Amino acid sequence: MKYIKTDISNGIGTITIDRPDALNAMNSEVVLELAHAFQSCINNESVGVLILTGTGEKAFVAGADIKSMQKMNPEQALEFGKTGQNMTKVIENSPKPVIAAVNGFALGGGCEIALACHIRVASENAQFAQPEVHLGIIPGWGGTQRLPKLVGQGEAIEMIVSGKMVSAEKALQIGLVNAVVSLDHLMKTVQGIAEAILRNGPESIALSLECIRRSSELTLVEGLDFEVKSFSHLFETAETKEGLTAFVEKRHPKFRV
Ligand code: DAK
Repeated sequence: MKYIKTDISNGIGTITIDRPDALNAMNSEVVLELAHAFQSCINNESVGVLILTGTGEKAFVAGADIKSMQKMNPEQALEFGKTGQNMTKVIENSPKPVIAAVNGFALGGGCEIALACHIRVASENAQFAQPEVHLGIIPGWGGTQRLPKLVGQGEAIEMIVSGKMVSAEKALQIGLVNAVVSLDHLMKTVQGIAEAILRNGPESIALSLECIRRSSELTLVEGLDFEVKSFSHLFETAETKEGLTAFVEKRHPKFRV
């Protein structure tokens, strides 16, 4: 791959968007490569958790590639928007948790990619924005849908209609990120979160993610029904037997080989 690096070690798949001369901005090629890298890690049995970051100390992703969008007609814009939305769905629907290590600017499409991840940790120098209206466009990779769900409508509307930059500190305050750490500690921190996740059962993690994802599509009654059926389904699995037995036998469970 030209723009994406993948490193797999000790159950953690680290995907790095590597286009530093454009602050990791996403053209169609980068979008397709990113979706492909995620799909391969999701299909790889040795990977239990994923980390997404950007190359360098300045940007996670500075957005969709403005230079390539400048030449698009409406049909090409629709295609570009759909490809980007599919890529964010691959991330969001991953049965393995995805942690965004936001190491600088997360702007426009970059903020939207972070929103599709399950957990976000930012470095102190990170800045978030949905600046599309500065360019006469709107967020096209889910920003109008996922941002209000995460930070509430008031904060989301202000970010989207003003296009203003939000500091890492403010992002933490409004719930856009889970934690803020120094840039030096960013990767260590997300690796620590990843290692804690890897100690838990993969099937119960995947089902938890699915229940949570469905909560924004189902009514409460339907969601509770799906939750209880998922809970009962786990009792057919070796994983659940192992987890419950390990507690009774006062030992650590062995969920992964
Ligand atoms: N696209 C292309 N190139 C970019 C870029 C971007 N988003 N961001 C930065 N670059 C390039 C710069 O052009 C420059 O390249 P050269 O000109 O030197 O070749 C290089 O990266 C370094 O950038 P700067 O020289 O500007 O660096 P500074 O430190 O001075 O400024 C900055 C950093 C991040 C503040 C600035 O680069 C900036 O404002 N960048 C644009 C940020 C932005 O507006 N991002 C949002 C893009 S809009 C949709 C699909 C998708 C989307 C919407 C709809 N549909 C089809 C429905 C998504 C939209 C977006 O993401």
